[in-house]
Amino acid sequence: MKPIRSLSDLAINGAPPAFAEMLHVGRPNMGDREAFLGYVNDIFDRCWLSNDGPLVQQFEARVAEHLGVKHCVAMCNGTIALEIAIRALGLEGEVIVPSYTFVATAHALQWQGITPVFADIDPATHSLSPDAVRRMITPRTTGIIGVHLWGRAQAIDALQQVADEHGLKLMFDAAHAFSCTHQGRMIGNFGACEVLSFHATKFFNSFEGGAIVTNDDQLAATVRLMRNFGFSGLDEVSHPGTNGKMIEIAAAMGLVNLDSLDAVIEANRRNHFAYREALRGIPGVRLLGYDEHERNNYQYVILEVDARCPASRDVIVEALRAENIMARRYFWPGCHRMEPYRSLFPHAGLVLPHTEQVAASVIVLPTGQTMDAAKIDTVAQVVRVVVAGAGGTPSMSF
Ligand code: T4K
Repeated sequence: MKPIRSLSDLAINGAPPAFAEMLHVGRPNMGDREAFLGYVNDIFDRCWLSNDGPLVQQFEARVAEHLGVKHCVAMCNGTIALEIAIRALGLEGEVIVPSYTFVATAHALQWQGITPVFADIDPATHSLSPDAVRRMITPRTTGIIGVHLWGRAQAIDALQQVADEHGLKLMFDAAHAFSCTHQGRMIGNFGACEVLSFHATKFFNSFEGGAIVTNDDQLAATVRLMRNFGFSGLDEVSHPGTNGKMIEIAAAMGLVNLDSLDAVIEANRRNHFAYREALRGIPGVRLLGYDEHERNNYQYVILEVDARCPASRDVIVEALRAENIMARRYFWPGCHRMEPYRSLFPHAGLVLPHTEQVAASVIVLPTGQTMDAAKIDTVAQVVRVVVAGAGGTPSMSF
């Protein structure tokens, strides 16, 4: 890795890139290859590939046990799991969601003819502000979907209070929050149900995958039916349904990755604190923290670039990408500025000032098992030199 001490060392100014291979946000963490191949052999021997197979059942039992939740219903991905949960809860009309989230949260509603109503976030937590939610309730509102963004628990109790006061259903998009706690209790136990994603880019993956987790027996039974076309017997269909099934090979990957879950979290935690150290003192650049009293998965390294920073967020991202550091601007520009919402609600931004401000300031940096302290120092040094250069400091040596 080249030393980066001054602006002339930067690839954006013509120097060779710091990394020969791209560093990705969301580079999959891969579990033990031999263990996985062992499962694959078993799958071949059994000739059982899908439809509630034995590995899916094992996977569900282990996830439920890990979270201390009664039911885990594994799905083909987090988006279908959201759609099934939304339908099983009978949501209709309008449902309040953040705009500052991955677009799947909003699409899962829109796809089913339900209007996502975007409420603003709390700029400190990046998750729905309960007061903002209150302001968006209308006679057509039937539910709220909170998102535990970055794996940090949403203001769960306050949202539950709003939901109870107005007779609304509350569920959570917990796609980022597998293996995280809220007040010492595992996320997965809150609201009517919570939805997980095990996509390749999540710190814990099953190639593609997701789950609905809940302590409600009736809801679990319903989503289980809906996941498999509503089949309740060989030729008995007792409910509307779709195909949301997790396949055996995905469950195999999930089982293998469950075995290395703690190792991945530890790598992410180390990376988080290495970034904290390496980025210290850069003006206007803040690393978003995690509550150390909770269990966190540390899967996202979030920088916020504020008005005090002499360099813009986008200039920093451009400089990082030139070095083959594929920094991301999640979740810019916000769902309300994506189609079809941009056309449907052209003025939504007027009530989303914090969403717009946060979406314009965030940079997500690479973490996971493929990162180490030396790579993190280089990433931070790029940010430091770009910021110093924009502030008029000609060179910096560390
Ligand atoms: N709710 C929330 C809050 C979510 O964040 C998500 C998903 C969902 C719901 C829906 O859950 P799923 O239906 O996906 O289970 C990625 C993921 O595709 C998406 O799952 C995730 N959120 C979102 C935050 O990130 P993109 O558009 O950034 O993906 P992409 O293709 O740009 O990949 C990210 C980086 O990872 C790239 O630099 C390449 C690298 N990569 C990716 C894959 C797939 C690899 O190195 N290897 C790989 O196999 O959305």
